[in-house]
This record gives sequence, C-alpha cells and structure tokens, in this order.
Amino acid sequence: MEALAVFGGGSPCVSSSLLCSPTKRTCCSSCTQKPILSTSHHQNLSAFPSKSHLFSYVPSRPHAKTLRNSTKPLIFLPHLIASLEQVDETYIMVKPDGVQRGLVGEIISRFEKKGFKLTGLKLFQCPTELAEEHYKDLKEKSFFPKLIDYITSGPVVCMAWEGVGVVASARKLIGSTNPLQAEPGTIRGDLSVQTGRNVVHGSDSPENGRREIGLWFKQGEICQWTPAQAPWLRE
Ligand code: DAT
Ligand code: MG
Repeated sequence: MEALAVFGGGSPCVSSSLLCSPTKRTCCSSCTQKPILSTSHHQNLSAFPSKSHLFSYVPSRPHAKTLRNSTKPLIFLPHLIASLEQVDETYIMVKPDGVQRGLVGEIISRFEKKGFKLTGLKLFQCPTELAEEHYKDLKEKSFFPKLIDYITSGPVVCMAWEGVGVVASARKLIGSTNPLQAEPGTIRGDLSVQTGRNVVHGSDSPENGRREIGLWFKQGEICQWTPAQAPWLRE
C-alpha cells in the first residue's frame, strides 16, 4: 500500500524514480516501481483530501493559440511526496555546535516525541576522512574545507532513526539548510542562526539514510527493538 507525505527541509532530494511521470502506468523505463499516484488509498486520508497540492499548473502562453483550449500542463512536484507505508531509516547527527551548546537532549526529544524509533546513538569524534566521505557530494563547493573543519571540530552525536516516512519527516522537523529561512518550530528555525552552524544533519533520501548509517555505525551498534508505545502510534 502506498500513500503520500509532504517533504520539507532544505534542499529536497528524491530518488530518480520519484521524478518519473505519475501518469505513466509504470514509473519509468529503467525501473519497475509501481506508479506513485495510481493507488487510491491516500484519497481516504483526511490530511490529503486531493492530489492537487502535488502539482503546479503552467499557464498557457497567450500567443500559442493552438494550446489555448488544451488541458493546462501539469508539473509534478516530486519533492513533495514520500511513502507513508515503507519503513525507512535516516541518519541524524547533532553537529559539534549542537553538542557544545547543550542541545543534544532537545534535538533527540524532537524525534522521540514525534514517534520515531531510535536504533543507534553514540557520541563520536569524527575523523577527517569520514567527514569528507559523508559530504563527498559537496567536495567541489567553496565552503567544503570549512565544513570539514566544523564537523571535525568537536564531538558529534550520531543517531539512526527508523519509521514510516522518517527521512522526509525528519527533514521537515529539521527545517531549511539556512536557519534564517527555516520555519519557527523546526530545529534549525528555533535553535540556530547561520548555515555554517545549523546544529543538526538529516539524510536527504532513503538511499542516503542507509548509506550514512552504514558509514557512521559499525556492525552491532544498531539495535532492533519494539517500542512499548508502538500500538499507540500506528493502528
Ligand atoms: P542540509 O544539511 O540541509 O542537507 P546540504 O546538504 O546542502 O544541506 O549542505 C550540507 C551542509 O553544508 C549544511 O548543513 C551546511 C553546509 N552548507 C551548505 N551550504 C552552505 C553554504 N552556502 N555556506 C556554508 N555552508 C554551507
Ligand atoms: Mg544534505
């Protein structure tokens, strides 16, 4: 069963399969995934009364007479969706500024209170090579050296969290990359003021969640357990 959730946070990142047309019967020629919007289950979710929020309309060009009477083209907004049924895992990290400022408990509690499951937790001094591997996609950015210095400047708190929709939801809880653009109520929006000191990291896709947990945790450091509150969180 598939359903929909809203992505948030800084730079939305989704798997290429989500970029495929929702109107196609199959996701794309190179994958076998079922069409994301072809299921009807989410129509019954009151939080998602219609799919319209997942599309934007492109206004017809006034001079293109031939197009005027045709249906307005829809642009699918793939960064707005995530599976509500698949259990994902995400890597969350309190960065050195969060640890130094005594925000560890506050940040952990945001995810705990939301109802996600903590499966890994440790205080850790990150070596340079690991920081570089973690942020390898940003290697060409001018701020990369400063970013590596910052992440290795003191202990971080590494966390693995599990849950349905946890990757997308954690990005929403964390807020935009630039804390001044992050909404009040988000971790960055409430607790920080500068991109270079934005207190927390969260994986930007389920694939990266798995990759990052594999990078930061050794075998045996992830704990599988059933929270007592599980039946009170999901029917
Ligand atoms: P996010 O952490 O929201 O996923 P990102 O992956 O684009 O953002 O960047 C990783 C981190 O790099 C980000 O948390 C802070 C730092 N960073 C990003 N853009 C920056 C910039 N323009 N100047 C300085 N640091 C930046
Ligand atoms: Mg990122």
